[in-house]
Amino acid sequence: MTAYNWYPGHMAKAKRAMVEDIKLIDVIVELVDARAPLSTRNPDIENLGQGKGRVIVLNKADLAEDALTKEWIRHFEEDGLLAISLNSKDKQGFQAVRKVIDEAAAKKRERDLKRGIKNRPVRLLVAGIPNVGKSTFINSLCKRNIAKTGNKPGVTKGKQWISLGKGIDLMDTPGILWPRIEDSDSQIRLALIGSMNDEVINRDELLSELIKLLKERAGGLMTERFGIVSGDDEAGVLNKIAARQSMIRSGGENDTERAAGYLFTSYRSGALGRITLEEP
Ligand SMILES: Nc1nc2c(ncn2[C@@H]2O[C@H](COP(=O)(O)OP(=O)(O)OP(=O)(O)O)[C@@H](O)[C@H]2O)c(=O)[nH]1
Ligand SMILES: [Mg+2]
Repeated sequence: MTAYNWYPGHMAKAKRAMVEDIKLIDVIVELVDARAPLSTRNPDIENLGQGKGRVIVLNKADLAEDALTKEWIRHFEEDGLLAISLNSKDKQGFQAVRKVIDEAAAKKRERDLKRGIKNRPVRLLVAGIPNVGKSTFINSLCKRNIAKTGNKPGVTKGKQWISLGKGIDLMDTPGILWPRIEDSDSQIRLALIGSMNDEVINRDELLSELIKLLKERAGGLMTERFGIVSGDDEAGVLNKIAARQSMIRSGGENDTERAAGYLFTSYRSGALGRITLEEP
């Protein structure tokens, strides 16, 4: 898992790179994490994407609650965006993704035609905050069509394009966007799903949030797996998990520190079930 510390230097650098990349682009495919589709959006994307075709991919949908993912798609569509849910690790969803991309490209071509521009390939960029699955998505999308079209004359040097066929070219590197770091609720959610280094926020606070969330949203599973009941406080929860997982210190007492780490890892991997952190 990659985690970033976002401080102004990093953000300024990402921003400069994005502004340059976006100049060459017709359609932005914005990846968000389906567990937190709001917090994993970039705060400036509306500005950056002005005048571009837009597709939102709610990635890691296999880790999120289906009903809420559907609600989010509806929400984005109401905002006039094309939106689709996906598990990038599963190749099967890509046919539908391709259809949405074609749709966005067709809109762009229509606009071009009105301005008298013909036969220009539609240029696509995959963008998103760290760890949302950009590289996985690009690899799966290009699987059968990995022909690099090389540097295009007339565009910034050094950019490589991958032909997706049907007159669509993909920039071969993803655009890194910066996350919402200004509000603490978003920071907590970003840390819980692994898109932000959890060292930047107070670990005790993060742990409290996670336990609260799991009791609310996955109470049944917590009872079934660890014998946790709603009345258990944090120490009680961690002790029960440590005992069930045989996490015992050499002195014989429960290793609650290890239990906490286990809880974070299990949530992030989906081992505690599909839990969405945000509702539209
Ligand atoms: N469960 C699940 N995991 C995914 C999915 N897509 C990507 N991942 C996993 O998420 C992690 C991050 O994926 P990457 O493709 O490296 O993400 P990225 O956006 O390129 O990350 P950076 O390059 O660090 O910004 C990896 O462990 C992937 O295997 C998905 O749809 N579902
Ligand atoms: Mg990557």
